[in-house]
Amino acid sequence: MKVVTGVVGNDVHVVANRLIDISLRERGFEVFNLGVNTYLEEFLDAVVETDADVLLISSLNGEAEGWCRDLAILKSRYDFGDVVFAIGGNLGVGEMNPETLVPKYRGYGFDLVFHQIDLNVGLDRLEEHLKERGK
Ligand code: B12
Repeated sequence: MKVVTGVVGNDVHVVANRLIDISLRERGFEVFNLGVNTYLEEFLDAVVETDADVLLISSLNGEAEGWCRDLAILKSRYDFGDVVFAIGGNLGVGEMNPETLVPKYRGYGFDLVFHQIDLNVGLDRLEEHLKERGK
C-alpha cells in the first residue's frame, strides 16, 4: 500500500518525519516522503502522481491549521476515491484540547486526526481504519 508523507507548511521539524518514514516502511508500506516544508497542494499532487492509498501529514510547530484549512476545497477539484487523509503531531499551539481540535481538522477533510498521539498508536489506528475500509 502506498503512503505519501511529509511535514506541512513552513515547518522544519524533521525528526518525526524520519521516524514516520522508517515506521511505515517497517509495516510494509511503500513510502513517498516529501520531507519538511511541504505545501498542501504538493501533497495532493503527489497523491495523484503516485496513486497513493494514504496521505499522512505531520505538523509539529503548531501552524497546521493555517496550512490545512483548504483541504476540502482542494479535495473537491479531483476524485480522490477512497484515499485516507491523516494528520498528526502538534496540531495546535500549546496544550490544546483534542475535543475541539479533532472535529475542526475532521471538518477540513481529514479522516484521522492524531493530536499529540504516540506514533505507533496512530499507525495501529491507521491500519485498523484501512482494514475497516476493506483495504
Ligand atoms: C528540535 C526542535 C526544534 C528544532 C528543529 C530541528 C529540526 N530540523 O528538526 C528547531 C530549533 C529548528 C525548532 C524550531 C522551532 N520550534 Co521546535 N522543537 C524542537 C523540540 C525540542 C524537539 C522536536 C523533536 O524532534 N522531537 C522528537 C520527535 C521524535 O518527536 P515529535 O516531533 O514530538 O514527533 C512525535 C509525535 O509528535 C508523533 N507525530 C508526529 N507527527 C505525527 C503524525 C502522525 C500521523 C502521528 C500518528 C504521530 C505523529 O510521532 C513522533 C514520533 O514519536 C520540540 C519540543 C519537544 N520536546 O518535543 C520543539 C517544538 C516542537 N518546537 C516548537 C516551536 C514553537 C518552534 C518554533 C516556532 C520556535 C520559534 N519561535 O522559532 C520554531 C519553528 C521553526 C519552523 N519553521 O518549523 C514547539 C511547538 C509548539 C506547539 N505546536 O504547540 C515545541 C513543542 C516546543 C515547545 N514546547 O514550545 N524546533
